[in-house]
Order: sequence, then C-alpha cells, then structure tokens
Amino acid sequence: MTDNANIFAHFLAAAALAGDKPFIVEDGRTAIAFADLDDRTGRLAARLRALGAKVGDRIVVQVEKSPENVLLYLAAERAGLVYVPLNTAYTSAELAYFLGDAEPAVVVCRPSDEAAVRGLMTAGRLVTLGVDGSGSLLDDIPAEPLPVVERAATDLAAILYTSGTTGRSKGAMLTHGNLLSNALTLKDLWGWRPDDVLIHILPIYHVHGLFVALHGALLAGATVLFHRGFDPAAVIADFARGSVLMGVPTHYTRLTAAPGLSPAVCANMRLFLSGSAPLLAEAHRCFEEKTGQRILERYGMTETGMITSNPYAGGVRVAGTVGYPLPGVEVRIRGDDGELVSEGPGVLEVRGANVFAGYWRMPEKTAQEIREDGYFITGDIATQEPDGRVTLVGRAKDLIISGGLNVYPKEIEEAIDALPGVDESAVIGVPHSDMGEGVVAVIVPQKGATVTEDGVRAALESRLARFKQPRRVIVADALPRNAMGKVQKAVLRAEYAGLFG
Ligand code: MCA
Ligand code: AMP
Repeated sequence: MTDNANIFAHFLAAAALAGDKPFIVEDGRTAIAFADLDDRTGRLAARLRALGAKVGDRIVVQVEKSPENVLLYLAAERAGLVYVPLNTAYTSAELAYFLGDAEPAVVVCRPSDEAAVRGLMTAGRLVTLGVDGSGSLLDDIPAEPLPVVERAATDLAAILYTSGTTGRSKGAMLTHGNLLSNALTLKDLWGWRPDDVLIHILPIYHVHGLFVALHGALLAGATVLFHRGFDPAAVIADFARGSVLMGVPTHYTRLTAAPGLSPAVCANMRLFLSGSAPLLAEAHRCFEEKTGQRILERYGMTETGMITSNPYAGGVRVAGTVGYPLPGVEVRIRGDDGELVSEGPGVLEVRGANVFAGYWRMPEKTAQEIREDGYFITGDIATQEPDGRVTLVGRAKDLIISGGLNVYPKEIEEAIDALPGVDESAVIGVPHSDMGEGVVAVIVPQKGATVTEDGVRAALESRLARFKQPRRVIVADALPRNAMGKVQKAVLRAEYAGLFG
C-alpha cells in the first residue's frame, strides 16, 4: 500500500499486482490493460496539466461512456484535479449553471457539443472526447507521464451535482478519504477478488457506476466487461464470463422480462447488486425465481457513497430492506418531534469517513444538512430493527426516482411555472412498471389561457434533460390544498396512481 491518500495511488498499487490481466474489455478486446494503466493515465494527466489544469482545479466532463472516459477520470485524480462528471442528458441550459458554479480550468465535451459549450464558457480550456476515443483531448499527448500527485485524505477528489429540493443543484464535495474509505469497506464486505469479472452496465457520471462499480474492480485488480448502454441480451450473454453485476431496479426488471434467463445461464455469477432506487419485493422474488440467485440490495447517496448493505455472506438478504450499516458507518433515526428514536420511523442520519465535505460554495446549505456532530441528514425515512437492519419506508424530501435517476419536483415545477399561460403546477411521481416511478405534471392554467400537454412537453425539451421531463401532463382546474394552503401531493399521487397502467 501507499502513504499517498490520492485514491489513484491505491488503484496503481493494485494494478501492479494484476500483472498482464485486462482491466477493461469491450466486445472481446482489451481496451485497457492493468499493465498500461500507469503509462496511459500518466501521459493523459500530463496533457491535462499542459492544458492549464493545476492541482485543485476542477475539470468538468460531459462525454459518452468509453474506455477513454475511464482513463480521463483516473488521469484527473492522478493529476490532483477535482473531477466533475455530468449526465450526458443535461441540456445547454443546465450545463450553463454547472460551468458557472464549478468554474473549471478544463472542460471536456462531446465533439458535437463543442460550439454550444464554447458559447457558455467565460474562462478555462475546452477540449473534446468522442464516443470512439477521438477528439482534441487526445491530441498532443506528452511522451513524459505526470507523476501521481500527493493528496491528503481531506483533499477534494470530485464534485458531483445533485439537484436539491430548492430547485437549485448543489455540488457534493467528495474527498479522496471519502472515496477510498467507502471503496475499501465494500471491497471486504462484498468479497471482491482478483478473479472477479464485473459486468459494467451503468453510466459513469454517477456514484453508482463511477465509484461503487469501478473502484471495486480497480482495488481488486478485477476485469471489467464494458457495456456502453443496456441491452439485456448482451448482458445475459456475458453471464457465462462474468461474476458480478451492479444495476438499478429497472435493469433487473428488464432482465427478468428478457428471454434466456435461467439458473444455468447465471451459474458463473456470484453477486447481483441493486441500488439507487427501491427494489420491489416482487421484482426481487421474480429474479430469484428465474435465476436461483438472490439480489443483494444496498443503499447509498451521492453525498455519502454507500451507507447500508444486505449481507454478502453469513446473513439473510431480505427483500424490501437495505440491510445493515457498513462497518465504520453510524446511523441514527430522528422522529417528527426532533428526538432520536431507536426503531423509527424517522429521518435517517449518517456519520462516517464516507460522509462528504459539504456542498461546493454553499456553507449555509451544508450547515443545514450536516449537524455539528458530523451526522448528515439523508432525508430518507427509515425504520431500524434491534439487530441494526434498516428499511426505507419513505422520503421526507420531495424527490422522484425514475430509472435510478433523481428528479426533484421543485426544479420541474419552476420550469413549468415560467411557461406562458401557466398559473401553477405540481409535479409528482407515480408507479411505473419500467422506471419505478414516472414523472407526472399537474398544471393549472391562468384564467382564459389555453395550456396543452403537447405544448408543455415541447417547451420543456430544451430546458430539462429528457429523464426529468414529465411523461404525462394533466391540465386541471385547481390543485388540492389542505387547510394551511399547502398542495396535497399525496392526494394527486393517489388520483393518478394508475396512469401508467
Ligand atoms: C432514459 N430515459 C429515462 C430514463 N433513462 N426517462 C426517465 N428516467 C430514466 N432513468 C428516457 C430516454 O431518454 C428515452 O426517451 C426513454 O426514456 C426510453 O429510453 P430507454 O432506451 O428505454 O432507456 P435506457 O437508455 O435503456 O435507460 C434506462 C436506464 C438508464 C438503463 C435505466 O436510465 C440508467 O442507466 N439508469 C441508471 C442511472 C444511475 O446510474 N443511477 C445511479 C445514480 P426518448 O424515447 O424520449 O428519447 S447514483 C445514486 O443514486 C446513489 C449514490 C446510489 O445509491 O447508487
Ligand atoms: P442520489 O442523490 O442520486 O445519490 O440518490 C440517493 C437517494 O436514492 C437516496 O437518498 C435514496 O432515497 C435513494 N436510494 C438509493 N439506494 C436505494 C435503495 N436501495 N432503496 C431505496 N432508495 C434508495
């Protein structure tokens, strides 16, 4: 091991033990070998330095998933930069906010977005990275690698934006210590081994695909079978070679519905993990019926990495629960009256080396959400059994999770309310068999104005990422309100519960 707290130094130490094994394999070919990791990230890190990125500078990246994108992430850590990945679905309007807030020294975008992104930038260098590994980022790569930069555990490794209940995105500051502590804990807990083969189907701009999945493989020196999108047939075909799969519930319901799933097909697989959204007990049961394997469900957040996990060995994986706090992670529950309660229900709070350093340039927000004694308020409502097992029973925050992606109603309502002819709106999530929850907007037009479903959807197209756009827009005369005048979203959720069949 190494004294350098830079997480990349730990990956490099593991790569040295992996010999000539492939790290990333795509379509049967080695895209990155562990033996090449040092040289390839070193030279790319030198390129980032040559572009003007100094230690501690932010690098904003909005590109398609590719092996070069993985190298870019690792090179940024190696160079001591703060990596800021963005969902490729974000529109220019959304990107403008992130660029203004993060003030990056370097921005990496898709070649097709270059002109639009340049128009949004006031400082910093812009380079491109294409889906096929081409682009100006990879021009003029220096011959001399940049040594791994020394970092302390408290130094920032990444900022991940998470939309807030206030409608404004907050940058969660994650340190090298946050990322490394969570990765080392999960390596032991889930039994990562050098002969593991991870089937990687997640995007690499969120905690799940970028950190939980890739860090596990990197620390174990395990091979990754790289899938750029999600094609159930291609994933099932890889079960013969793979041993670990991580997905969100939508992945599992789509896999269960696909032809060709059987215990024999899954015989080589040792671990199916699910998280990012609730996995219905029914989905858990159906998957087990088809495969003979019990999904291991775990729970986490962008701000904290992983918090709880069902047991890998020596315990029971209970459908509908998220398991036990990870070693070194403390949880407690606070009831409605503000007092701590042992079993709940109440809002779950979490403390540990995994908990983030605060929101980027938002000290007041940070103070509201991290208590003085270090506990972070998750906004998830939980119960806890006497043996420590946690079950999530609701959310205190107004949040919709669609296909594992968070949608904050406030942000959508603000965009809708700004449209001509709209008096007010309420955005809710209702059951959706594929995405878990589907986004629905209920809109009240101004007196005399005409608002149509098609019109609203068309107007939102350039303003909001596709996954945030309402799948249905309902035009109503009024919103239900309680005696205090507060919109009763529960009433709307009940009314439209059957909208998606
Ligand atoms: C795609 N679409 C979506 C979503 N994804 N709409 C709503 N919600 C979504 N999640 C849109 C597409 O733009 C498309 O629109 C239409 O829905 C159908 O696309 P489809 O091809 O079916 O979707 P897909 O490309 O197969 O994607 C579905 C997906 C994907 C594979 C479930 O959303 C995904 O990879 N989700 C995982 C997200 C993730 O990594 N979350 C982790 C966050 P149109 O037809 O109009 O073009 S990290 C986290 O939450 C914490 C830390 C944790 O605990 O892990
Ligand atoms: P994010 O902000 O994208 O990191 O999403 C974090 C939120 O996802 C959590 O606060 C939970 O509400 C939800 N979440 C993550 N894992 C699970 C899970 N296994 N079951 C239910 N909700 C989950």
